[in-house]
Amino acid sequence: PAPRTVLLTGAAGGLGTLMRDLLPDYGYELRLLDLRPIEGAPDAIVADLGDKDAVREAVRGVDAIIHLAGISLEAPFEKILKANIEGTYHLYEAAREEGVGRIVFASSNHAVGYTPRPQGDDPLIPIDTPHRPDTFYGLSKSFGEDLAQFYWDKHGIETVSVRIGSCFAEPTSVRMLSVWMSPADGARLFHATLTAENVGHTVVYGSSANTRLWWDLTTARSLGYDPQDDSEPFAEKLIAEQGELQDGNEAHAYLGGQFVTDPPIWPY
Ligand code: NAI
Ligand code: 15L
Repeated sequence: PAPRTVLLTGAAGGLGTLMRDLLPDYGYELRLLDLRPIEGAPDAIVADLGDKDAVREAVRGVDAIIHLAGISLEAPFEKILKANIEGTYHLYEAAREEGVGRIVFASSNHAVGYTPRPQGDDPLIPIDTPHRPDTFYGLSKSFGEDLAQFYWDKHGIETVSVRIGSCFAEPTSVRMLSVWMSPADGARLFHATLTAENVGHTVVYGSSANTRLWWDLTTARSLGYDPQDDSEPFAEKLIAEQGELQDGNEAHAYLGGQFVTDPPIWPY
């Protein structure tokens, strides 16, 4: 049967807030969790992924988990280690102990951020392109995908790892014209990842059907995802303001954009 009760971690964040609005329309009952309290949601669980007992209690009785919680940008390694690496491990352990069979993991394009962006007639980036993280943050997403594979092989817990592009109300850069996922398509994709059968561990890219798409959405579509949006209506204005992506600009050369070129965060 399709999952009904879904734990949404990171529910106070940008994507969590968008999904809290949109996913109930698909019939889900959301249980919310975040480090931070959520205004207007007094029942939301306020907990740190570092607190194993709290995480175990949070997953008890749900049919599935959408795991968005964590640090969503580059940060010192120690912080990434706690929130994204240990935190995601705690969540999977809790799922194993409590018998939750399906997790949707918010991976990121930054797990493969050092992949050159396709140009001209280059093929779209395939889903099995090697991990090439562009930051400690991206590295934690590579780890999360491996963790998901491990919990499938070892314990039979299914995951769809979604390498999300940029899920915001509107694209705000020329790069985002290629990687943008509209919030409505985000909800469509999460719904597909929750309801598709026999996913084992499946990795998909998460974006709308953008005219300037850089990656292959075939795997996402095979789960039943049918994106309805395209960033193209935003293109003229963004290109007029910012110009086209430039050859010779390193941040424009790779999938990960500025995550590739931003100075590393010390201490290593
Ligand atoms: P965000 O930073 O707005 O939200 C993350 C939430 O996680 C925050 O509310 C924060 O309080 C919570 N959190 C952080 N550490 C925690 C911990 N130790 N325990 C419990 N909660 C914790 O990020 P956003 O944009 O909403 O992204 C959500 C997820 O999707 C993140 O995992 C991010 O890496 C991933 N993602 C998002 C993309 C996007 O376009 N928004 C693109 C690619 C990946
Ligand atoms: C991400 O992984 C970040 O969480 C999000 O804030 C955006 O920066 C996005 O990637 C992106 O690549 O635009």
